[in-house]
Amino acid sequence: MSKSSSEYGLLHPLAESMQQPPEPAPPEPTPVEPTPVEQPAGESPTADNDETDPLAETSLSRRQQLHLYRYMQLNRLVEDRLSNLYRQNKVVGGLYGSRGQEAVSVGSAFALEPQDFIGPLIRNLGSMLVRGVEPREVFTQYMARGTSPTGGKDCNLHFGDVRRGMIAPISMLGALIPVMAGVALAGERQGKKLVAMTWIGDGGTSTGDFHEGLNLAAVLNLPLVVIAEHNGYAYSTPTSMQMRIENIADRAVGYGIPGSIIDGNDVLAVYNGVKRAVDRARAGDGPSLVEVKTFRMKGHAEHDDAGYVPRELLDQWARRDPIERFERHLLHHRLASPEDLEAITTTIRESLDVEVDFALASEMPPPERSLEGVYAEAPPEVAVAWRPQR
Ligand SMILES: Cc1ncc(C[n+]2csc(CCOP(=O)(O)OP(=O)(O)O)c2C)c(N)n1
Ligand SMILES: [Mg+2]
Repeated sequence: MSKSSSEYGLLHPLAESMQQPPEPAPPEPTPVEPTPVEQPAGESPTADNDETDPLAETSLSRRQQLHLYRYMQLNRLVEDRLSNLYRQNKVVGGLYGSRGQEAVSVGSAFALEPQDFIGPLIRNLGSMLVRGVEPREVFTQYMARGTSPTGGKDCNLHFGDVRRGMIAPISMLGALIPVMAGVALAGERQGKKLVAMTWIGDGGTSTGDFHEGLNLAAVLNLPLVVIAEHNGYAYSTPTSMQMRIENIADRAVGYGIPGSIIDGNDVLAVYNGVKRAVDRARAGDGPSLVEVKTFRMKGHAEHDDAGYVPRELLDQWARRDPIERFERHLLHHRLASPEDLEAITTTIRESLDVEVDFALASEMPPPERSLEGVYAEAPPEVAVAWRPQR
């Protein structure tokens, strides 16, 4: 038996109030007041250190901030492993990463409560990890092993789990918005104080489903939070070639709902901005559109070398890498020492060695598995008349 995430100290924040982390926490530092900042929302990042590129003010405790750090590192390191596995031809199908966007996935999911629901997309591994998805589920899924959440069917992140409040990603861009509006409506009808959250890329906001879903959520005043990840490109198409507006948040006006703009490479700003939208939804004040400005730091998928993205743009955004910025913040405010951060990263790396080995040692599913779970269970009289050929 290998260890679970919680045993590695990768605690689900939802469980945080109930459990103590297994590893001893580093000693409490001398408290230093966080520097108050304006939240930048521009697309031309220039600053490269914590003095000139500080993160948003936060009410999160040091412990919660270290959890955020863990999840962002876990997000990146799981994807780095997948990237290596892809190059060894071990990944079945495509590999879609979120390098540079980890603060969006982690910071936003961190603003939710246990009863809430997420509808993630391919760039939201971080949100799934925060909801309690284990790295081994991700590795086995991408390698289509029989032990994966879908039993070897489908690949990448196409799995959900209602117990963890997770609707499976839907490939057809925009389609998750009406689905998540439906989840919000169902929650409301059942008298649950739940919030539904989903993510969409800049390209996805130009689909019909985005419009229909958000309009429906608006007129029904549903507790839905839609996070638009403005990451510069939709596959190889720069945003300016598929919409005339500069800010996706402007689209909110058309639905009569609030639209806000957040620095997506600042995990604390993401948490603050999304929490406001979540609180609003939970209070019965309806849906919000939250635009996060960020950048896709790799190609659309592992097979895309992103040769069409200007080098200078990548270099500019690399200086605002969300994980490195957060590290500078933690160190600057003495919330962690370099050794603390190194220890967190090493623990993750060690856990991933075990999880990758588990996935590699797992069998591929038996061929007859492909016949299972495709259709609803047949009534007995039909089941007797037809048996799968072996
Ligand atoms: C309705 C629809 N059209 C086209 C595609 C093919 N497709 C998959 S991802 C993608 C680009 C999406 O770009 P964006 O929405 O900006 O998200 P990002 O990949 O940047 O996160 C496209 C065109 C699709 N899956 N669904
Ligand atoms: Mg995009």
